[in-house]
Amino acid sequence: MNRKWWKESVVYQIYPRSFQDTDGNGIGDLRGIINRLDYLATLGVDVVWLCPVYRSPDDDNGYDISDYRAIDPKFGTMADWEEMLREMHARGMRLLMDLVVNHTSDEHAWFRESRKSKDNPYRDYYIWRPGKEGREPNNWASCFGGSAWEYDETTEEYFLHLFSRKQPDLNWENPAVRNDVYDLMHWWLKKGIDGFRLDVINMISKVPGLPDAPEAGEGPYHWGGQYFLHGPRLLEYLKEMKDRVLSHYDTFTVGETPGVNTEHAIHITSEDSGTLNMLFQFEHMDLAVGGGTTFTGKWQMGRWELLELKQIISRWQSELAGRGWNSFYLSNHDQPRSVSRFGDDGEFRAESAKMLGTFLHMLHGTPYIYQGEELGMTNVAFDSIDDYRDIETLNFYYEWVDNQHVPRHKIMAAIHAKSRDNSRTPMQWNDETNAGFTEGRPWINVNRNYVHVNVAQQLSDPDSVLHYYRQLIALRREHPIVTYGKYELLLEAHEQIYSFLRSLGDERWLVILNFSRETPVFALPSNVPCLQAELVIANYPVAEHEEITLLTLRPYEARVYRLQGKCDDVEPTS
Ligand code: TEU
Repeated sequence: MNRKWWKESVVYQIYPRSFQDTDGNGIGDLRGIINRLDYLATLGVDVVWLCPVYRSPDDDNGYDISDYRAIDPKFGTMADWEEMLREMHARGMRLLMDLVVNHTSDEHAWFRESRKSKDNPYRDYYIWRPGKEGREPNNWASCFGGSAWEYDETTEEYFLHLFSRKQPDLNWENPAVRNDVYDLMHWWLKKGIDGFRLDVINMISKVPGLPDAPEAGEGPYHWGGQYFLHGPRLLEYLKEMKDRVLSHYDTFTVGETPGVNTEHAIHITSEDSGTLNMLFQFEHMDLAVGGGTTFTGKWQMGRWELLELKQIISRWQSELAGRGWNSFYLSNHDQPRSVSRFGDDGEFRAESAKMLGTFLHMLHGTPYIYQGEELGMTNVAFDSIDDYRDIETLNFYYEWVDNQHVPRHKIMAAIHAKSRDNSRTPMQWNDETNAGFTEGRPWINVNRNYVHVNVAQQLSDPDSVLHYYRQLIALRREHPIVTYGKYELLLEAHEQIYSFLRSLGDERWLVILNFSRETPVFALPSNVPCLQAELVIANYPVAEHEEITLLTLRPYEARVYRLQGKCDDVEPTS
């Protein structure tokens, strides 16, 4: 048990644009965050991950940065930011900034220089190529639809952008780019931040020659992930970043790594030879992808199965055990709301949000809460595309709306299920105008259910999702088993119940989660011999000592027990 503060932390993600507005411009700001720090302290979180607040033209809500060392005026000033950091530290909270260095904005000074001429000193900061037979240099699709290349008339060449055309990819092969990135990391660390969340960090190394992607499906552009996810020089760059920057500070680092597998994750997060503390993996987010027919990628509308979720999570839990470090999240600013996706956002909203919270907090690894998740905030379903703001959603809509074979209601159904704007509607503070988010016109509409799903209501209700999250967070402080206990899956083949053991020394906790609206029977496997079970937490009223060998669970019920008595070593069961 190699204790580290970043392992024992609970992280809270703030999407500043939607958290709390104070100046009435309809966009959340830093003063709003400062005003709400006591709320976060009450919740008990240890670390805040703040999505980008740097200067940005906002093509992708701040993930297109035009000045890494400036706060965008819509969020406030550098003095506000410094006050926010001081106030966080005063409450014992730490701050992670979002480091977006796979790409910059096309309005960044480096790119404005780069596009001027082929011999500009900044030309090689980006990935420029001549066209091929009158077309793009290769057939890669951008993550946001269309080609990953944009033609620039000034020098009659194309530049690569794996995201929007206003997010040109930096050329990490150029040592000057890397030096500049390391400089800006030092700059923020010297200002006192505690670490970074590194945006799409496993995309920074591209396979030389940028080969065409294999053709899959219709259309001219295809997914070239095999040529830019976990590319040939990635580990070298991360090692250099560690040597030149991270190793000089006591930092917390989490890499966002789409398409990562456990083998990559072990290399990157190994405590001896690794470079980052932990990663965000995507396998559980991609569960239903591939199951639908009409659309491609994330917009497919397949069903997800609990057995598959168990397999994915158990694989990550066991393969990284003792070899790397896991992180876990059920939602973030790019994903639908977890209660709508994995629970029931109607009748059992509160119960299923608590059940999912139990899942999040009881796994081995550092948990991430996305703002509003602690209330059980739900997806939103705006009727009109005009109410959506996300570039990925809008690109998807306009790509399909002219297609005669796909009716508009099908496109909107996919957007209602998967759009990133589901998680970007304003934080619901109270039942007043705009949920207490702004006195102006919010940049995106508030979810109408704010009247009954909001912080004020939940603070006054001891049985709320919010209070349940407080208890879950407190458990990690009190019991090292929550952070360090070994994970063992039980009832592997059960289609509704997800159950697992955690164990540390002589201590053993049993987690029982009903992922359905039915009432399945939990049968304690016979090789988990226990004299007595003491309840740790549950989302329904439960007697403190109850016979747990056979339990009929209520919809979305969650229980955690401390198993008393001498238990033999348990083998995973099927
Ligand atoms: O996300 C990267 C990423 O994998 C997402 O683009 C994901 O594929 C998509 O959002 C799923 O809908 C990061 C940021 O989290 C995201 O907000 C940015 O748009 C993106 O990088 C570009 O910086």
